[in-house]
Amino acid sequence: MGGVALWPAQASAEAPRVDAIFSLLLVVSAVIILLVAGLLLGFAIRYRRGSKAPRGRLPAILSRDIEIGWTSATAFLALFLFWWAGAAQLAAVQPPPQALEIRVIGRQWMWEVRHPSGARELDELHVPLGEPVRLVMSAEDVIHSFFVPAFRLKQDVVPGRLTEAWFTATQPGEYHLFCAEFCGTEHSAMRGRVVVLPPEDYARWSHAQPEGDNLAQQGAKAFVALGCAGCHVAGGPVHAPGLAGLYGRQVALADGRRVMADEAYLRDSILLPRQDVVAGYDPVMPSFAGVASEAELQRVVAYLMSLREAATP
Ligand code: HEC
Ligand SMILES: [Cu+2]
Repeated sequence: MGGVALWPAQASAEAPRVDAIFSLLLVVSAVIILLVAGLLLGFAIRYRRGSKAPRGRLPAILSRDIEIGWTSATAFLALFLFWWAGAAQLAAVQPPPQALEIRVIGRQWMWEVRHPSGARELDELHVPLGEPVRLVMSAEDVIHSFFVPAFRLKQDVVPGRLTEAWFTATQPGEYHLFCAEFCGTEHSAMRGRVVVLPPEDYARWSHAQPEGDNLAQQGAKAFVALGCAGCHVAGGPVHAPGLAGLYGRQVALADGRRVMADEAYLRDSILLPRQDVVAGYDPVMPSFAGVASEAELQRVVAYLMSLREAATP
């Protein structure tokens, strides 16, 4: 691309909307600044010391009407901007249910990406064109921020919690991926690229990746390796709840609360077992914070989410 690009490419369904809001804000701000600065300059000249311009009270009618008009016009304008940006923001946090779910880990100083097929990539993200993609992200060390300017997508990635973002790519091609949160000495090197492929090519790419277990299968291994299986086995030495069919169900807790066993609950159960103790069980489960790596956590949680009622772990 020659010269200076004023805008990054518009490569997602979200991009035109963000640009429209941004442009309107820019125009509105410019008009207000020019108006205020113009009046300031005009009055400064007109009422400079020694000028013959009339001084004294403003006619009451004029000042009241201007006051009411100016205040209500700007209030409506501000409300409209709020509504528009708010509606766009709400749409940006609600992925369609069929969205392709891709996991991202931010770590000093790289992006690690896992596809549902088990394919793994570093500092690269291949996505199919025209399909909604949902990113479920976590950080291993410090706060990072997943930033793809061409998609107008930026989301912080925070240790100890899951953050999500979604987009639908609308233009095939390669786009910059940045970390947009200062995260240490090599922050500026924490870059990558997003490759948008037509769906057939994405499927071909996905198949061409080294054969490996998918995320849930890897999780099943980690479940044994980390020692979870030793307790969470039917008839084992420890009285621990079975985990099959847990995901998506309501859980009764020892303190009387009922909570939904969503992805965050599963994750917290592993990192902070004392926080939500299941009714009828002793709080004997150790915390795996600092024991299981972020990648292991993702795999184990994917495994738990894949467990249906039938298969008892
Ligand atoms: C020392 C035995 C022990 C080990 C090891 C253990 N757990 Fe647990 N786990 C328990 C017990 C007891 C409970 C129920 C009490 C509670 O909620 O803390 C439980 C609760 C849970 C729950 C919540 C279950 C529900 O019905 O809501 C999940 C999820 C879970 N464990 C996953 C794991 C995973 C994953 C591992 C391995 C990383 C693991 N556990 C290791 C004993 C254990
Ligand atoms: Cu970073």
